[in-house]
Amino acid sequence: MSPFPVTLSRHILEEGQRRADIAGELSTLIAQLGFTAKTLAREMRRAALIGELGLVGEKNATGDAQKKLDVYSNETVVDAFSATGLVAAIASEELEEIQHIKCKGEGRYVLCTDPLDGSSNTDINGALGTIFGFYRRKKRDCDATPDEVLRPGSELVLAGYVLYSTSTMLVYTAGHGVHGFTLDADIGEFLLSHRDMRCPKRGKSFSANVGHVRDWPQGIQDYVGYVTQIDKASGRPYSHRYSGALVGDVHRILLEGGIYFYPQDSGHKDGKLRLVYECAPLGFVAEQAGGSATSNGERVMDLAPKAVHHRCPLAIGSAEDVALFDRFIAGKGAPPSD
Ligand code: AHM
Ligand code: MG
Repeated sequence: MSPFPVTLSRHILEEGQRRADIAGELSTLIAQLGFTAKTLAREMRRAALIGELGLVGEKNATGDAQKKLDVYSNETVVDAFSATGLVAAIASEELEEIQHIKCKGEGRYVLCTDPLDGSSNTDINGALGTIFGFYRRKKRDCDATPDEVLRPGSELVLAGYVLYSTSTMLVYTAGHGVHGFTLDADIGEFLLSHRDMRCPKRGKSFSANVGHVRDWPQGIQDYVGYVTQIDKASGRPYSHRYSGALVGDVHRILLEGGIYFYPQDSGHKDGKLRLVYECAPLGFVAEQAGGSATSNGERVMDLAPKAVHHRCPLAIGSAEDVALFDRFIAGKGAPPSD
């Protein structure tokens, strides 16, 4: 008989007893993430039935066409974390400026979020995600300043994602490994399904929009050439897997190994993905799972954002795959041992 399941609430309680930094505020934030994820999952499940698919006809803060679900997700996340009284400011893909929250108590945290990752998948019933990252503030008032949001990912205290797919999963790290919970929709509880997730050192697949291959720097074209060469001894060719939702692709890689990358191209001079609320939070998760995340060879977690919607190239996944990718970017190619 399988052991009695560990609910998200029981996990938070037990982690709180083991680790002083999880007790209290972080526990409240993780619990609220669970509630928010359930609320968003319900809306996504029924979106096609209640007229919630399609565009609103506006562009969002970063110039992308905004979907109805983008707007709903953003409002839900903002409302949910405003209600905790713990968050002084929110940086979101869907908000042009940092949103300051009238906090009830001490606004000890700032939240960086992509409320709906993979928006292009909404209308085709594809995988979607929510990405979150929390920084702890040094001050205890309600007036967060931009420098409290524009911080390197190495200062994150809590980050992770929700994946809406065949099941809904909540995956988080508070700096003590990565834990994944699957929603049992019948009982309305997130249950611990992936304790201490570890990303394999090396994988067998790569994930990228290869439609842009001829537009990529030569080193990356060479890398794609290399991983698609046939060499059974070194596990090549790699398989290609790409869903159009970063969260879904990164989740696969955390579990099975491999690499996701979104480099710069002529349409995306600095890459497409956003450092503050996409790359840094997922970089924290990847590192905590034993993987890595880099941007043109630099550790993503060390990058200081210049603006809320700062974009950067991203390579994320198995440590050895990312290191190999970075060798190609640097023009070194594969090591003789590979
Ligand atoms: P979004 O947050 O507006 O959905 O943009 C981010 C998404 C990622 O989830 C995904 O990996 C990438 O953009 C897909 O971009 P493209 O369609 O150019 O391949
Ligand atoms: Mg989005």
